[in-house]
Amino acid sequence: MQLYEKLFYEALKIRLLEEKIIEVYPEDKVESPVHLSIGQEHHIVSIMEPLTNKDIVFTTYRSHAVYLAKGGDLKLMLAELYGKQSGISKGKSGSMHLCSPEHGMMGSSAIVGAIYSHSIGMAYAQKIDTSTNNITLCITGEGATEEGVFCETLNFASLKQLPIIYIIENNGLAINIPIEVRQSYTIEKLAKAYNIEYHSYEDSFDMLTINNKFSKLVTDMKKSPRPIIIEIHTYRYLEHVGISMDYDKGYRTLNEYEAWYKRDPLVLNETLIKRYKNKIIKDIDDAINFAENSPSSFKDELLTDVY
Ligand SMILES: Cc1ncc(C[n+]2csc(CCOP(=O)(O)OP(=O)(O)O)c2C)c(N)n1
Repeated sequence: MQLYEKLFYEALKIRLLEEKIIEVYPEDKVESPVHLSIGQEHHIVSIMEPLTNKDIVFTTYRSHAVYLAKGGDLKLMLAELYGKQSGISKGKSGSMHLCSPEHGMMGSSAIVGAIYSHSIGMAYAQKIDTSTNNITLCITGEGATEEGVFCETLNFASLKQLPIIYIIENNGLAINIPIEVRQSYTIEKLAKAYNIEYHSYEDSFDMLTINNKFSKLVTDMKKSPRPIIIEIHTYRYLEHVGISMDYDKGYRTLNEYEAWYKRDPLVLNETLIKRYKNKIIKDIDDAINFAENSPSSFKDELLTDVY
């Protein structure tokens, strides 16, 4: 499969999976809130592609796309969302805390900013272990950068020249508050203040360009470990949490959405959609069946595996 087709396939899988979640959500079988990535899938597959299973990724509650793009399993994921014993964490963690350590997807957290400290610890460990050149990726929204821990960890990353890439998904909103009334800084200037290399990827839909630039950066960084910040300009189609559109709520317009949607490769590329859609839908339906037919989590296991 050509590189573009491979990236497209992975992004389409995330899109179709989340569309299926929208379809089944009203049945109340999904046991947790869902923060969907629809509109934001493209860049995620592009940046996961050059990473190995030993490169470690942390992300937020909006974790479906990262989990799948890093190699996660559809069946385990859906069983987790359905609160079943066969889920990744025996149905105890739900949509917001997906992980797959064997693929280097170490964890996701619902606490905004929490993963800045988790990932800096991982990057520090990688720096100390000179036998490898693995790297850490820390993926958050732009809103999370307003937490104090972001600045604290940037300072440490820069001081110690840790092998960490911060991916900042700038979708312009934190829940329903636009960036203009929240931030007095730009990520670029903040990076400069901490003497950290900064890159901006202006169009999250441009999968090949992002993959190309990012792959080169990863190769270079593995030779010359250092912290890097990449800001990706992207757009969330649905409400912050849940399965609906929110354009009637008065904080963003349908025009904004339409401008992105009209350019969306996952809508426009009918040839590739036709080529792969049926196969992916079948895999998703199999995973839904697996989740539905798995036993529920045991109440008496509620406190096991908890620290
Ligand atoms: C410490 C903490 N404060 C507040 C919240 C509530 N909260 C959840 S998501 C969110 C906005 C985050 O926005 P952003 O980082 O831009 O990510 P996005 O949801 O756009 O992907 C907030 C304030 C939280 N979960 N944790």
